Amino acid sequence: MAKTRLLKPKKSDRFSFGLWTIMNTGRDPFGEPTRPPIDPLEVIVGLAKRNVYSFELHAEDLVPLGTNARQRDRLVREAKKRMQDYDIQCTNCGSNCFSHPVFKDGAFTSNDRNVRAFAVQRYLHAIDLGYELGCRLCNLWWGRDGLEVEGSKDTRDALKRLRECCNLLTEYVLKNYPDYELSIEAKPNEPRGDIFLPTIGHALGFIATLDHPEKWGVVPELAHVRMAGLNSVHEVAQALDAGKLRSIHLNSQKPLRYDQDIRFGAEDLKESFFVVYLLETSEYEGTKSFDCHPYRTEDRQGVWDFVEGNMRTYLLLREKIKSYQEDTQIQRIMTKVCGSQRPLPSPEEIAATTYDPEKLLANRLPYEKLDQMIVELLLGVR
Ligand code: GLO
Ligand code: MG
Repeated sequence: MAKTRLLKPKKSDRFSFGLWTIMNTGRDPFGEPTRPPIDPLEVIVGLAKRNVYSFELHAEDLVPLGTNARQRDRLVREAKKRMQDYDIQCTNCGSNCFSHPVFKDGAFTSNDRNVRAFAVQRYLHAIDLGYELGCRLCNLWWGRDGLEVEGSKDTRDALKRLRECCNLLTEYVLKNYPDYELSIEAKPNEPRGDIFLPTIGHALGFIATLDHPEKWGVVPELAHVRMAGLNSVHEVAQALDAGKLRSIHLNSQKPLRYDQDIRFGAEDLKESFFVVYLLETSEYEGTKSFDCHPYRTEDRQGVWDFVEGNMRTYLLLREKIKSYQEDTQIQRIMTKVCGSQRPLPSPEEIAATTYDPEKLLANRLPYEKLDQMIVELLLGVR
């Protein structure tokens, strides 16, 4: 009974879902939808009722391309009413500059200058919409900004174009909404053969070259890191270390495959635990956003099972942090092997000291034992 209570999300847990994750119809490159789309307003209410703190969206999830100004205002009014009535926030509003065929060869890096301007315009509108919905972050995922044919774009030009567009957005934000922030979500590939700025490390390097790097942060997505075969814990840690983590897209993924976007923890519990550990033991106060979708085999009820499952797994893993920190055997090993964080001596002192590698080598590193204890802790036998 008590355990079940622990698994019930609270608004203070700051969970979030992309509207697009619930609106997903099960369509994939080989098959048509398997369930009808859910209306975005219904999604907002459904999430709020399950104690989800906020939602993220592409402006187009709520206001499809081609909607006239009157309809747009009505949709925004309807969304705001539900947000107020059911107590849910909006914490990121980006733009979908990847679905429409006009973006077939990219948005910010399209070879067509007018397509680039159109993409910037989409984002400007998304920022306006986000502001109206009370949100203060515009996260950019430029799914089509990449290539298959290496000769089709010079990557140096592509980076210049990305920079130009990002600087334009910053200029707009500084003029109109000074407290707004922007972020980059990296992904190595899919839908393009290669996407520019494939990892958070690339994005952090790029942000340093912008006119106002302080306005920009990053949003790592676990599945994207794993698609690149890299370690998601390390990526999140680097974003935290840089003071740049603005949100996080939680999900799971079998490494080095197509973008699977499956429920958080479904594939990689141990790595997921250490991501939760990072988020919960750092100063991070942003949302914990789930960006994945229900299996194609699910019906409408299954969509909400998926929502609850993501949050339950997070809460279960969060519960394990306490046992991890209070497990005296684990902590004894950690203290012994992880050593001291005391800064190293000066280079002069280091140069003058005699270090005996044979003696240093003799220090035992009982990682077999440590890892087994962590596995057993997660499996509930410690
Ligand atoms: C796709 C991305 C996508 C972004 C979204 C952000 O692989 O994860 O879902 O997160 O477009 O606005
Ligand atoms: Mg994402």
